[in-house]
Amino acid sequence: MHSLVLGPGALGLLFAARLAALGEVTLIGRDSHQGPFKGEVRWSDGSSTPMTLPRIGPDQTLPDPVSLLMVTTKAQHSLEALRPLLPTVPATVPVVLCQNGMGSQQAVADAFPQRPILAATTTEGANRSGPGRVVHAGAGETWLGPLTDSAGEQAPWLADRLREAGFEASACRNIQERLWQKLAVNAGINPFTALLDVPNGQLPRSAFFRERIGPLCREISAVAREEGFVMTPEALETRILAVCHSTSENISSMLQDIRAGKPSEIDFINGYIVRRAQALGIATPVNRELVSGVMDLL
Ligand code: KPL
Repeated sequence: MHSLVLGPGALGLLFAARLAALGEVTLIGRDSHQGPFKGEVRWSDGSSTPMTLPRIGPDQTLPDPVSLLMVTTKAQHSLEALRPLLPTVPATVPVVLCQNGMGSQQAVADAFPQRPILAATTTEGANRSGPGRVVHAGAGETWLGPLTDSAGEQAPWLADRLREAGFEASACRNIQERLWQKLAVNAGINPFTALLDVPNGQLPRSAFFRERIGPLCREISAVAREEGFVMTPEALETRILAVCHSTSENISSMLQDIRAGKPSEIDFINGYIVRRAQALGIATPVNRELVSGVMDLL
């Protein structure tokens, strides 16, 4: 098995480290001029895995044959990164999109409807602790499911491979529901951490957060319901507070982006909810406030 990992950030390198147990792994990224990737993953049990992996640029010749293309770019980069790359990838290779938020996965599936495109969502925690160094911040679960017709058969096979590689992974028919659940939690945590510049665990102490979380959950729940997903505002708020607690030391991915001066995924998280709400005629003033607040941070 030869896997390609496009977008080797912390999560991409975590996937690469585990997929390397099944065969070869090649990283695709803009830093290919630096030669092979050398680094290590430090696992949550204290052990570490050193890694040396070939790294190529998006315009370089791909290895042949290839069994899997794992895409772990930021949501705003996935389509633009795949457009020039996919014509060089054999048409039967499954493409697994693992991005925060929603909207970017469907954009890729719409652009390449004949290809086996899948979406994945994971609660695995991974952070960069230095150049080439990844810390596995906590074990989680990964779900994947098809976005295009030809991917339907591939999801169970891929979930088996991910389990063999050491992930807690399952295939699901309705990946949209899983994506919505993750979206709702990210929408209730990430923008607040970015605006307040605090780790997840400090949110419940903030008056700004406490005043808005109830109305925000009502907005998200109303949009989810219209989209066919049952999520009561009370259950969502309880889940958000539980994730704040269980990831209390985490610097959310959005706050990490803002601190690094990079564009955030706000447009694919609360921005996606605002766009769906607008199409459905639902008012989402709190989501809008959070989107414009985070946009103004850069
Ligand atoms: O997924 C996350 C993120 O940071 O993007 C949470 C769950 C909020 C953990 O930090």
